[in-house]
Amino acid sequence: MSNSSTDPVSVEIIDGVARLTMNHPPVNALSLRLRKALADALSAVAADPGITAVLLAGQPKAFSAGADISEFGAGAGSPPDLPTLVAMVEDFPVPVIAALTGVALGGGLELAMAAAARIAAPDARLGLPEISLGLLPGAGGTGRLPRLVGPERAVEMILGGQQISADQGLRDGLLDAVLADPTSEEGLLWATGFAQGDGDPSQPSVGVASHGEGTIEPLHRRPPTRQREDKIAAARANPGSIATLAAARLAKAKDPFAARAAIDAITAGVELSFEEGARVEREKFEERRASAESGAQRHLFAAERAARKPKNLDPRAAKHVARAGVVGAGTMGGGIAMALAAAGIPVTIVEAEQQALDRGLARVRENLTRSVEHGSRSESDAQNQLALIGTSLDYAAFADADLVIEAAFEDLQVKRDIFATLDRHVRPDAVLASNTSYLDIDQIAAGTAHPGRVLGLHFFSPANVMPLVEVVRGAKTDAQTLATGFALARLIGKTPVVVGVCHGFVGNRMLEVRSQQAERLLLEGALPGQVDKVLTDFGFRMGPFAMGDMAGLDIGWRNRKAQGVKAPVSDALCEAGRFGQKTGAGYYAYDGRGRRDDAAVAELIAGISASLGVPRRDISAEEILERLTFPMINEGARILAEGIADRSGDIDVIWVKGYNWPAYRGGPMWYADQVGLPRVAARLRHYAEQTEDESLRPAGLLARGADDDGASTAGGLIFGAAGQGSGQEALGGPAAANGPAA
Ligand code: 3H9
Repeated sequence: MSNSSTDPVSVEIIDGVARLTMNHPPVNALSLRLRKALADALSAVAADPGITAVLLAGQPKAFSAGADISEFGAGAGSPPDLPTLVAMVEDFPVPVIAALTGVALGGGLELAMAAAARIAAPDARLGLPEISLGLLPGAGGTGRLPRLVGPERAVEMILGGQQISADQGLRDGLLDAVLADPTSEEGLLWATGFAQGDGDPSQPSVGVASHGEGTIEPLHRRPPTRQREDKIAAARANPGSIATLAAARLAKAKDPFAARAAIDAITAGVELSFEEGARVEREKFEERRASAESGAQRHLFAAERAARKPKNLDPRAAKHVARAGVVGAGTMGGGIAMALAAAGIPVTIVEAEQQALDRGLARVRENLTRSVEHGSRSESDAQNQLALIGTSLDYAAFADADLVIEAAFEDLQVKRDIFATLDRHVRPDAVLASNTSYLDIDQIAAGTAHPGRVLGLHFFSPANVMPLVEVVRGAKTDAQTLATGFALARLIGKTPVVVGVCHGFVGNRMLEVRSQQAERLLLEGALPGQVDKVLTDFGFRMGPFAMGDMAGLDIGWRNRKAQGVKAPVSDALCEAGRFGQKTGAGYYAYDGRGRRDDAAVAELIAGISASLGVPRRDISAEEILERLTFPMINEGARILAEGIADRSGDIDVIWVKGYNWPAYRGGPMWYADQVGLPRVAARLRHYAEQTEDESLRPAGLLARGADDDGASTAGGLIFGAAGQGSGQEALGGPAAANGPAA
């Protein structure tokens, strides 16, 4: 067997053990090329009678990240498909030992689960994340995982999609040993020992090592994974138990379609037989793979990765942030400080008054205590995090900060004053960021002597939890500042998206358009509960009115008053002291957190409609959905045309990560392509006429996209182009072709 450095699989024979190493950058995705190479290598090894065991290895960063996602667009897999490869491993004439390093995810873990044994490096990460792509494991994972770890853990891992550590894998029974170096000598020895034990049950397996508290069963007597029934016996004797176990997770599932399909496959594999489960799994996998919901989530996977490579941003220009500062100890400031400290960055919060600092720090403590109680953080992690947060009343405390984030009151003058002060106190090379959600970064920067070092870092509330950060590039923001802000957001585990300066940037600018339509719908005849229900049926966790009540209506009211803008219903509620949940009444009435429709609100709205002379009518769910989403798409088209967002996929990432747009609907711009731009444009024209609101007329980019789309028989993906293109680029450009599926 000859190997070259470009072969996706290399084979070495060492003392009777064949080490097969997958080398298919960047993450050993099981594309057709790798599958073929692996099948060929396994066939060649099977024909060699001198071989006693196979060590199946990958690269230090990835054993394998699973099936190749980019192949999923094109239908059934080209042979050898992944289930065939998995069966080859399980039925191999000599034991195959999977040596897991880096990530073993999805199809990668499914391959490993079919092996006779699994050994892993201490920092290996294991998981079946298919659910976050709108899929379920499709190569035997729903049947083998419960057999290895029991149904309860299997349901958690498959429906949660999260990665687990090697230690956890060992405790769960997914791994047989954790070794410092499973792919090298130690692993080879282990494989030899396993094979010897396999040949002679009276001999203990040599080289078998365990890590942590895991104890190892007599490996040599073990049947193939698909035939193991010890851990599923109880669930099999108790039909319906899987559905019961999964009920809570199903209720919370981000993609209920994929979750339901996964539960069906696990149930069949446990309650019927492995083979029956595999048949159901394959059928459901194919159904989900072909679904719009999975297409949307695969688009988001690509869009998120594209957003990590913003145009005109050189990541090498980023400066390391060793210490940070935050101005303001309010909810946002405290949340941002927590997010920084959670990533190990020491941070100082500066406030104008001691009381405000005390209040802020108390809130931080409360949040940390709660997360310890919920088990999302250990007590010692919480203490370490707290120890990294310092406080001061003096801007001089920022003298050694590499970056300071201002999270003060949303008022331009207040912010300009803060930046002018910061400018005098920080090092000349320190980056200055504003957490403004609407204001003009250029005007804030103009008040400083070094506008090049100013940018926006718009976090979402609660900042320690929400993943999105809009990284706002000002007209004068220099390359180092932008790269540093972006890198910091990534370092603290956020999803940064670069945007340009305009009122509300991308997310809030589009939200504002939706809010205007929501108000308008109330005046024309809808009620809050009806509008909210349309959006929750669409997949949002909450509708605009429930969300407004939760956030508090008074903030928007104050802002509108400052700007001289009116929102008749919301204004009237605030004038009546109904600020939302915190006052027990807003668009809804509240008993604690329980929400109910309120006849007084219906009456109030009807009164306003009458006083404004707007006739009330029945409004269909379809109109409500179109009136809420199509103007957002229109605004998105304007945002693209103005260059405020680099790509339509960036807008989708912002709405999914920051505003709870259902991932299985791909984001507003993806959704527009699914509806079809000609329809979106036609309905916008209709609503512009119906409501005499000229802002609803299709924006130029949308109108042109609709014309193109209408003319093409194949349909357009005008915004999408796989999520990577800006609107202009994508116009006329067909969607990227996909290769064959796994
Ligand atoms: C599956 O397995 C189905 C089976 O059950 C059944 C089949 C029949 N495919 O994220 P990164 C690319 S479904 C293709 O930036 P990181 C990624 O696009 C699959 N490409 O790095 C990027 O490309 P680029 C289940 C993939 O270190 C590059 O690799 N598996 C795949 O932050 C680097 O990725 C998953 O869902 C893939 N599977 O994170 C795992 N994975 O440089 C999905 C990555 O051109 N992947 N790429 O932008 C991940 O979670 C992360 O990528 C990973 C690395 C943790 C692996």
